[in-house]
Amino acid sequence: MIIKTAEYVTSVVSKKLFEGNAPEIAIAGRSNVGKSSFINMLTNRKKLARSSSEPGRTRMLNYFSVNGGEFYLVDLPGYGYAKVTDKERDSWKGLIEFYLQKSERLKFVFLVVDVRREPTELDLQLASYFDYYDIPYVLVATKADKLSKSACKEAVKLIAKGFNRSPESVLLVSSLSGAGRDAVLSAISERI
Ligand SMILES: Nc1nc2c(ncn2[C@@H]2O[C@H](COP(=O)(O)OP(=O)(O)O)[C@@H](O)[C@H]2O)c(=O)[nH]1
Ligand SMILES: [Mg+2]
Repeated sequence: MIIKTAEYVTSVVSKKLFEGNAPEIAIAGRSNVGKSSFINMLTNRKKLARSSSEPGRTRMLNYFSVNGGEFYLVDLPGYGYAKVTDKERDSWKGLIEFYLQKSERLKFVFLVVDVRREPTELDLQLASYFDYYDIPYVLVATKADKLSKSACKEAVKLIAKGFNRSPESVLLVSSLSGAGRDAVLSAISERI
């Protein structure tokens, strides 16, 4: 897979999804974990998906078209941000679950976690949800630049264990340096 071009398509806030004519790959994870930066790194576009130091701000599905519509990346709103009301949390959950159930072209989800953190309850809940509905997901451990190589290796083992997966299946990346990008592109090629 070579990503030549990428562009923002649209944002969805209500329960009417964008319907493109190509496979979709969703990016899920806690707020501030590095989802938008991951999209920017993949597409080689510094500001395509807005990366924000203010967590919890994105409560929309953001669609990006890759290679003029070869496939779409869908940035899902992040979860686990403490400073939201119950109502906001419910609307977040509603939108994500709506997307996961109704999007007809979703191929798989990249579930992004911080390599320095053990999976949280919400990460694991989401993973069970994927399993229950037979939605394939690929784990991405990001911010690899924050740890030494050997510490990353140990951290990936812990993360894999938390999700009941093999360490080899976890894609270790750094959106800062671009490390791990090729493996992510291969994972995309294999699945779409
Ligand atoms: N060092 C480092 N920082 C990162 C990396 N990915 C994201 N960040 C930082 O983490 C913060 C949140 O990133 P963002 O992409 O907005 O997270 P999102 O809320 O999941 O979309 C920002 O300050 C980013 O610069 C990474 O791979 N390495
Ligand atoms: Mg974001």
